[in-house]
Amino acid sequence: MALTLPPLPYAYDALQPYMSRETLEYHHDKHHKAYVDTANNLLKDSPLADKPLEEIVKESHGKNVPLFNNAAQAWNHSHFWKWLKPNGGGKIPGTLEKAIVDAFGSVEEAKKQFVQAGVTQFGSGWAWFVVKNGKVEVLKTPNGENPLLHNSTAILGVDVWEHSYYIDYRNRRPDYLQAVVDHLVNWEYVAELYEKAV
Ligand code: MN3
Repeated sequence: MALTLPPLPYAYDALQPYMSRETLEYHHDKHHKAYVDTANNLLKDSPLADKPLEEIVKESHGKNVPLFNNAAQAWNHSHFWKWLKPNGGGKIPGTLEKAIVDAFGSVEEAKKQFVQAGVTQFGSGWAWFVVKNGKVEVLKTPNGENPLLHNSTAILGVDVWEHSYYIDYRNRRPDYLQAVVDHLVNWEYVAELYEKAV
């Protein structure tokens, strides 16, 4: 069962002005597609070929670096598009808001720590809100690594590879992260994942 490239869940220009059509065309149609295609090539004749993607990611980790990198990035990106939406940001649904305030003291502080995690991830990687032992935490990971390897459940992940922001923000990674958190995050979906995780 080959991995597939899920279509973007909105139009290519739907996230403007915070994420341009050009960025989404490159990021989804070229970068994400390349991870899927490369993982499928590497899975040919592999005993992992028929496993679900999450298992491929966990089982290739530390054993098959090229497969892990591409499978993990296929997983990360298939979720990333769903974590964003046009007219996102805004109010966080009640249950998740309460969990965030319990963990960080305030929503503002949580967002600040999330952006800081993305800003301080040296080189390529991801910033995450995860649920670990029932609690919301911030995590940062290098390259394709993700919360599946950290015994935690991802509820939000933002790509900080340069290909995700360089067209629109050049080197201003903090501005990109702030714009995503303030204007693009689909908090209803994040809240749904939180409720499933606890
Ligand atoms: Mn990417």
